[in-house]
Parts: sequence; structure tokens; C-alpha cells
Amino acid sequence: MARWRWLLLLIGLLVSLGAVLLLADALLRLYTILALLSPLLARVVLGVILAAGVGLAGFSLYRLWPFLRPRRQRQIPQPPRHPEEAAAVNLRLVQNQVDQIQDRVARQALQEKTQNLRSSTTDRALTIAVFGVGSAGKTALINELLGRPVGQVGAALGTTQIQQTYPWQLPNGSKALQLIDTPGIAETGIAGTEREQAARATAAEADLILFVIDDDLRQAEYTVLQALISMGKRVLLVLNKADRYPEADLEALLERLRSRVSPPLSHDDIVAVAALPQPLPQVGGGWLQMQPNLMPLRARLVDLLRQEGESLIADNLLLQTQQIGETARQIIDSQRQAQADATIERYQWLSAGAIAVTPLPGLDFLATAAINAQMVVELSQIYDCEVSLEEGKALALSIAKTLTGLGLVKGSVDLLALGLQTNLATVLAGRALKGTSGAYLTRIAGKSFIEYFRQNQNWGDGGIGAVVERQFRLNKRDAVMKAFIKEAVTRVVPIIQEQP
Ligand SMILES: Nc1nc2c(ncn2[C@@H]2O[C@H](COP(=O)(O)OP(=O)(O)OP(=O)(O)O)[C@@H](O)[C@H]2O)c(=O)[nH]1
Ligand SMILES: [Mg+2]
Repeated sequence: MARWRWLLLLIGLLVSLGAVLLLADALLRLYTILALLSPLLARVVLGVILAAGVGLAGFSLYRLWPFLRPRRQRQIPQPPRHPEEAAAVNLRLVQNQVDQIQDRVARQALQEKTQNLRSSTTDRALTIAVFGVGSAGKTALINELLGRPVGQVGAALGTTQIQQTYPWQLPNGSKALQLIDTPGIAETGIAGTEREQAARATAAEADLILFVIDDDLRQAEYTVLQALISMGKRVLLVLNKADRYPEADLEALLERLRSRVSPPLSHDDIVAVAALPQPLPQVGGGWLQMQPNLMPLRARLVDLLRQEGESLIADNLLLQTQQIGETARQIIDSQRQAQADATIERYQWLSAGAIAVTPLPGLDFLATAAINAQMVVELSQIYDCEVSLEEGKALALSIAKTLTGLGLVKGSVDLLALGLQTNLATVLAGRALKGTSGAYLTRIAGKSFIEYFRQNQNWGDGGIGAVVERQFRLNKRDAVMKAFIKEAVTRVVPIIQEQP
């Protein structure tokens, strides 16, 4: 129980104790006076007063109980201490989330991913995805790093069609590494798009990405690079084909790249290499063949693995766990939204029925308060919150008051009257208006409660009024209104036609 509740309870108890003492004193005096007249009368009066007191105390406790009873605490994730530990804690929480997913296919896909993450440990080989547009020289770079031609190199885009993984180790490096050659991104055609998706998925799972380019960053490259960085991926930007640039131009290009991407990348994370230099024609005739040069990349990798080698895998495990958690959260959210919409749909027509047959003149929105209270309870269960029927009643009442206070009841009735008149004969439209309005207001209330429960039982900065007004605005949009009135005609008209 929250501290303020204990304090409130204590003050309440002290005040009640004082009141009970005063009352007992007064009763004793009354009893003494009455006993002088008739002892029997004194006993009867005392008995009645005591019975009324006990009844009153019991009733007060019953009304106050919903506000005093202890509530189920939501689990607050522990702040991560070490990425590896945080990943394990997160993985357990994520597993719970994934289990709540009702869609079997989505659930199984995420369960498989969490299973893979669970069996993945930090002493496994560190994965390095070599990634970038077609023909940037990714395969040539891998061949040169490995010191043997493992993949086909070609001037045409799409030379590498299927990703390949090669075990690797830096000289003197103790860490086992895996180089993954991926197909190029930003290629045209359906096959190209599919290959890009596969390459992106590989990059998203890798511990480190070598993002290979062969010129200034094109817009397509820049967008993908930013997306990977903002996902939290560790990236080195590798400018290949350095042999094509005179030294001054290469420096200028590197500077431009650094000014574009650092931060978030550090100055050292952008390196220039020549994986497979092409022969250059000489002024006096003949050709100059330069040697491959991967020194800047090798040196940076050695440094990076020394400084971050331990945490790269753990960070990546944490990142991937968070991503699965985020995906699961989104799926659960839309699953809940669908359930909540179906619930609102059911209750709005129940309200319509209740209001349509009430003999009271005008629209008594409060007539549906009991129905709406039950709706609030059901919605709270969908969002894993705990709301009793009493609290549901209070919430339904406060939203009814807000709707009336903001003039939205009248606004809705006017809008619906207009809509019904275009669909029904005037007399019938008039008779259907009450039930339709009841349904519509229940709908606005329900949609507002979805916001309230999604925000963890909070109306947000603008309070209940802002939420209700927003929902009113969203639901009065032409298409929504037309669909609602169409449905209302088929639901409400039969009810009023059954009435005498
Ligand atoms: N001048 C120069 N050309 C290079 C260099 N590295 C690769 N190339 C050329 O760039 C072209 C593409 O090389 P690949 O290694 O096949 O490129 P890729 O990025 O793997 O291409 P995809 O597999 O199609 O995505 C080939 O013609 C290579 O000869 C380099 O350092 N300098
Ligand atoms: Mg290739």
C-alpha cells in the first residue's frame, strides 16, 4: 500500500477513535438519564443506537475498501548493471511478453528468436557483417582480409546473391571472429529488394557492421546507415577503392564523410582502404598496379576489439533482446486494441438498447452508467490493470460528467440527428436518436478509457477533458461517422420498432 494511504488510514483511525470515545461518553450519559425513567427503554435505545453505529461503520468500510485495498504492483525492470546480466533479466521479461501473444505464427517466430538468444553466450565468435551497396567491394574486402579468394568479385551489381560466413582471426588476436559477406543493398527489382531485406536482417543481428562505401555517402546509404546507428548497432564506415583518389582528394572526402556522420560515429570509426586496386594508366604509357591496403581497417579493428571486444557481444545481446521486446510490445498492443474495440462495440449497442427503451424524456446518459462501468472493468482487464466495479462506476460517472460539461453530449446529439435524417424517415430518425446517441457516447467513453489504460491508468498532461475531446474529434470524422450511423440504423431501428 502507498505511504499516503497508510497515513490517511492512521489519521482516519485516530479521528474515529476520538469520535467513538465522545460518542461512548454521550451514550453513557443518555443511558443513565433514560435508566432513571425506565431501564428497559434505556436498553432498547442503546441497542438501536449501537446497531445503527455498527451498520454505518460496516457500510463505510465497504465503500472505502476499493480505495484502501492493496494493489497488484506492476513489475518495474531493474536498471541494467552489466549488459550481459541486463540481457538475461530482459530476456526473462521478454519471454513473458512473447507468451502473451495470441497469434501463433508471430509468437512462434519470437519464441524462436528468444530461444536463439538464450543459447547464445558471450564466449561465442564475434560476428562482423560486411554490408553496403552493390559493387562497393565487400567481397573483395573479405578476400583480402582472409588472404585467399573465398567469394566471387565482379563489376556487375548483385555478384553476391547469398550471404556467406567465414571464420576469421586477426593476427595475434585471441577472439574468434566470423566475417559475413552480404548481398548489396539499394538494388532494383523484387529479387534485389528481397536480398536487401536479408542483408539488413543479418546486419541487425551482427555484433559489428563494416559499412562499405566507395564514394561519398549517397542518400540511400545515408538513410540505412542512420537507421542502423539509431538502432544502437556498432558500425565502422569503410571507404573502399581509395586507390582511385589522389591523396588530397581522399583526405577531403574523408573529412566530408566525418563531418556528415561523426557524431554519432567517432573520427576513428571512418577509415579508407583499397581492397583490390585496379591498374592505373601512366602518363608516359604503361600501367601502375598498386598494392591492396587494408592497414587502417586492420589497425582500427585491433583497437576496437581490444577496447570493446568484451562488451560488443553482450551489448548486442541486450540490443536484440530489447528489439524482440519492442516487437512483442507492439503485437500485444494491437492485440489488446482489437479486443478493446470489440468490447466497446458490444457495450455501445447494449447502451443503445438500454437508452432506446428508457421512458425518461431526453437523453439520460447516466442511465447507462452501470453498463459503462462494466465496460470499464472489462477494458481494464484487457490492459492488465485492476479496476473494481465500484471504481468502474466512478470512472464512468466522471467521463459522463466531462462529456456533458464540455458540451459534447449536445454536440453528439446534433451531429447524429443530422446523420440519421439522411438515412431514415424523419419520425423514425427522431425515435432512433436517443439510442444512437447513447451508443455513440459509450463509444467515445470506451475509446477514452483505452487511452487511460494504455497510459497505465493516467489521463496524461491534458487530463480527462483533453482525452475525451480528442476521441470526440477522431470519431466525428466523416468516414467513421458514416459507418457508425449505418450500423446504428440496423441495430437501433429494430429495437424501437419492437416498442409499442
Ligand atoms: N579500384 C578499385 N576497385 C575495386 C576495389 N575493390 C573492389 N573493386 C572492384 O569493385 C567491383 C565490385 O567488387 P565486389 O567485391 O564484387 O563488390 P561487392 O560489394 O561484393 O558487390 P556485390 O556482391 O554485387 O554486392 C569489382 O569490379 C572489383 O574489382 C578497390 O579497392 N579499388
Ligand atoms: Mg559481393
